[in-house]
Amino acid sequence: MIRPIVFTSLLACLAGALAAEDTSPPEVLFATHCAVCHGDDRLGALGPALIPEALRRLKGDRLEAVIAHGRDATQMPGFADQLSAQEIAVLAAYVHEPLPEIPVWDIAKIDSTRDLNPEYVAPESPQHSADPMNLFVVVETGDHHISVLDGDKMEVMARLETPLAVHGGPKFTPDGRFVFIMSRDGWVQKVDLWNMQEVGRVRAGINSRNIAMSADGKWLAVANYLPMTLTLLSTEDLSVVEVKQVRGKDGTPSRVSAVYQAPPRDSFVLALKDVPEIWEVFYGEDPPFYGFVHDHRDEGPLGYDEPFPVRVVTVPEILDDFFFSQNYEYVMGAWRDGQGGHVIDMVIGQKVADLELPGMPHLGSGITWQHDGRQVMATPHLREGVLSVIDMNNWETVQQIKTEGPGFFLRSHEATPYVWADVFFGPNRDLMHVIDKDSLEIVKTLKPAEGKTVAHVEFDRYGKHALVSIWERDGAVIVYDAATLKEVKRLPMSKPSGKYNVHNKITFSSGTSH
Ligand code: DHE
Repeated sequence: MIRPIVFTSLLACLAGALAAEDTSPPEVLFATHCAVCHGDDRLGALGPALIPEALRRLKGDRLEAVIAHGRDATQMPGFADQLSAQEIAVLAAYVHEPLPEIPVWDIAKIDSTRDLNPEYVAPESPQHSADPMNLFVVVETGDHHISVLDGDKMEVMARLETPLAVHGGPKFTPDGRFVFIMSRDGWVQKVDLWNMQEVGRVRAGINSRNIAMSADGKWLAVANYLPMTLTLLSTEDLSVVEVKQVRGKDGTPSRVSAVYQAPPRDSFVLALKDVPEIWEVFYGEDPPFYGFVHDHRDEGPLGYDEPFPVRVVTVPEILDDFFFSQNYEYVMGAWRDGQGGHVIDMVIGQKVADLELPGMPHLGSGITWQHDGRQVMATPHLREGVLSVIDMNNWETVQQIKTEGPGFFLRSHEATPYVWADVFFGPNRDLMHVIDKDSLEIVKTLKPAEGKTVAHVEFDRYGKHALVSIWERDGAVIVYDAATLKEVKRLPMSKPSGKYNVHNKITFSSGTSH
C-alpha cells in the first residue's frame, strides 16, 4: 500500500530526542537520536537497518557525513548542529559494529512482519488499456518508488512507493501479472499490475541479496546475508513455506550471494559466499535423483521427499557471480578477486572448463546472441574497460571489445542488431556504447547528458525502443529508437536504477537479465 510519509511527526520525534550529553555512550546516543527511525534493535523502521551488512557501501567517513549533513531527498536529517564531531564518529563506529547477537528470523518471525494491503481487491481483468505484456517496471531508487510505463505509448501509468533501497531485478509471475520487488533490508513487496496496487509485503530476511521466481510461479526464493538463510515464500499470499539454514558440508554457515531460477530444471540455484559450494534447491513434483542431498535442519536422514530437497555441488573456488547457458545446463561462475572463471556442468555437477576473464567480470549482466552461427555470451568487467565475448560451445574468448571504461550492465534484444553497454565507472560514465552484434565493433557512442551517469538499458517487447537511465536523483529514462539510435522521449525519474519489460522477462529473452 502507499503509505503516507509523516514528515512532521518524524521531525518532532527527532527534535524531542535531543537531550544527549557529550559524553554519552554510543548505545545512549543511538537510542536518543536514531532509534525512533531506525529501530531500537537497529533493524530498521521508517529508516533503513543500521548494521554493518547494510552499511558496507558507506566506507571511510561517508557515514559520518550522512549523520552530520543528512541525505538529500530522504527523511534523514543532518545532526551537525546537535552532535559534536566526536559523537558523530562514535555513532558511526557503533553502527558499523556487528549486532551483539543475530536476531531469530524464523518462520514465525517472518510471518509476523507480513503486511497485506487491506484495500487490495483482486480484479477480474486488467484495469487499464495498455498491453500487459509491454509494461515496464522502472525502479527509482532516488525516492524509493516504482513507475509502471506503458511500453507502447511510453507514458507513466502508475507510481508506487517501495521499501527502502530496492536492489536487483524485480521478478514477474509467468503470466506477467504480479511483480515482486526486494529491498536490501529483506522486504519483499508484491504488486498487481492489473490494477497497479500493492498486494502486501513481508520481511523475508534482515539483509538480503536478491529474489528468484519458480517456473510455475508458486514460490519465491530470497537469498539472505543475514541471517545466513534462504527463505522460500508462497507467491500467493507471501506466507513462508520454509527457511533453509545455509551451511557447507562441514557445517560452516554461509551467506547466500545470490539465487537464480533455473526454469527447465524446476530448481533454484544458489551461489554461496563463504563455502565453495553451489546449491540447487528443487521445487518440482518429481526432482531428479543426483545421489546426494543434505539438509542441516536436523542433520537426519536426507531424502527427496523433503518439499525442497537440496543438491550440493562442490566447486573449486567460492563463486560470487553466475551466468547460465540459455538451456540452464551450464553455469559460468567467477569469483570477485579472481582473474578467471569456471564452467560447471549442472548435469554432472563438475567443472568442465576454465574461462579467461580478467578485471572482475560482472557475469550477472551477461547476455547471449548468435554470432557466426554459434552462440556467444558477453559480459562487462567491473575493473577494466573491456567486454569479453565468449563462445559458448568451446568456452574460448572470441573477442575482447575495448570500451571507454568499466561497465555494469549490458542489454540487447532478439530483434535488434545492437548490444548496448554502459560505461558505469570513471570519468566517461556519461557514455553509452552501441555495439554491432556481427562485427563486434562499437558503431556509436551516445552522450545523452554531459557529466551524468548513464546506465542500464532495457528494450520494449518488440526490440523497437531502448530505454536508458540517467542515473541521478534528477534523472530520467530516455527512450531511443533502437534502429536509428535517435532520442524519442525523455521521462523525468528519480535515479531510475533499472527497468524491466514484462514480455522480455517472462520469455527469458536472451538479451536481458533473468
Ligand atoms: Fe547489484 C542486480 C550483486 C552493487 C544495482 N546485483 C544484481 C544481482 C546481484 C547483484 C547478485 C542479480 C540479482 C537479480 O537481479 O536477481 N550488486 C551486487 C553486488 O555484489 C554488488 C557489486 C555489491 C553490493 O553492494 O551488493 C552490487 N548493484 C550494486 C550497486 O552498487 C548498484 C549499481 C546500485 C544499487 O542499487 O545498489 C546495483 N544490481 C543493481 C541492479 C540490478 C542488480 C539495478 C538489476 C540488474 C538487472 O537489470 O537485472
